[in-house]
Amino acid sequence: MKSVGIIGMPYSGKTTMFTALTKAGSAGGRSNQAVVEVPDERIDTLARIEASKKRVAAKVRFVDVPGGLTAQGIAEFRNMDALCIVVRCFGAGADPGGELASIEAELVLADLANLENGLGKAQKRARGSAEGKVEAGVLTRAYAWLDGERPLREADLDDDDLKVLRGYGPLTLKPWILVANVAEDAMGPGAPERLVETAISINASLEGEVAGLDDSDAAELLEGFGVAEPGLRRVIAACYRALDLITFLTTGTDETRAWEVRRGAKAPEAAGVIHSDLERGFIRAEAIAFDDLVLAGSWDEAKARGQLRVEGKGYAVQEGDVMNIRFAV
Ligand SMILES: Nc1nc2c(ncn2[C@@H]2O[C@H](COP(=O)(O)OP(=O)(O)OP(=O)(O)O)[C@@H](O)[C@H]2O)c(=O)[nH]1
Ligand SMILES: [Mg+2]
Repeated sequence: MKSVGIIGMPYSGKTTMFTALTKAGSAGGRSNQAVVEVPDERIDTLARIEASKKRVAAKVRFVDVPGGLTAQGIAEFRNMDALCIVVRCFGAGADPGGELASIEAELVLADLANLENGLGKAQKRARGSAEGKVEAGVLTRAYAWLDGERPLREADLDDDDLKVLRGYGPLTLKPWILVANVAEDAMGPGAPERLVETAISINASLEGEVAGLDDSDAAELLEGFGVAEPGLRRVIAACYRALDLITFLTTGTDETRAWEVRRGAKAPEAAGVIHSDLERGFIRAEAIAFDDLVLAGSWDEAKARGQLRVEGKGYAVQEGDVMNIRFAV
């Protein structure tokens, strides 16, 4: 499961948002971790069609990293797959653009320190090995880029560069999701354009109240504040997208379930998400696009009509594929 670290300046509302996420869909995890279900209406649709007993959503883990931007916190952020940056837009003296710039600067500095350390070691190795030389070269270029106060995400890096750099877990190479924590569902006058364009605005304390209510009460409360859709859903969806995951589904009378897999993954890798045996013993997959399955009316009907595709090991799984894995171990 992928992890998203919540990052931001003190009092920006990180813990408030985290708590709201926990209420919205915590499925366990440690106290500073919320395992959140990714909202997906396709699960209900399929579960209805197949009369499934259970419905299981794909999941993403959110972590309210203790210590925030301290050395200890930074070390933990390196293990995250994406960073969700929360900036304060509510209250007196709110300066979301300034906060974002400070966070960006902190992350660039943290990466500089980390790569400097790695570069020293790589330079020593470079004397004895060609591999060390390549690594030192990549690190030198990355260091120079960061030294220009730019995140690595914006640098021109090829796959080999990325392979070297990922080993260091650079914070500025991870996908970032920007959340503007607002008082109302508006960014307010004077909000920097960059934020208005890229950020998801939520009211974290309102979301916290909403998350504890049932659907109709929640909708009513949100409507009162002029909010069309719970912001947390948008945050979860944006994080899921940023993680470059796609969803495939499995369905039957026992359960209908959404699974997350790396975009571009081949069928055996997707099978491995369900169980390692399915990857090891992968024979083939029966697959059909979600929309086609709904049109057919049921899995059995689609099968009878010859609409199930038979896909082999080289098949790149598509968003919304409904699959049945054939395997033998
Ligand atoms: N008005 C308003 N207050 C909020 C909102 N979100 C958080 N707060 C308040 O802001 C204060 C700080 O919120 P926290 O969620 O603890 O902030 P934090 O980012 O976790 O802070 P640190 O962990 O200390 O870095 C609390 O008193 C919250 O009640 C919001 O959307 N609107
Ligand atoms: Mg906090």
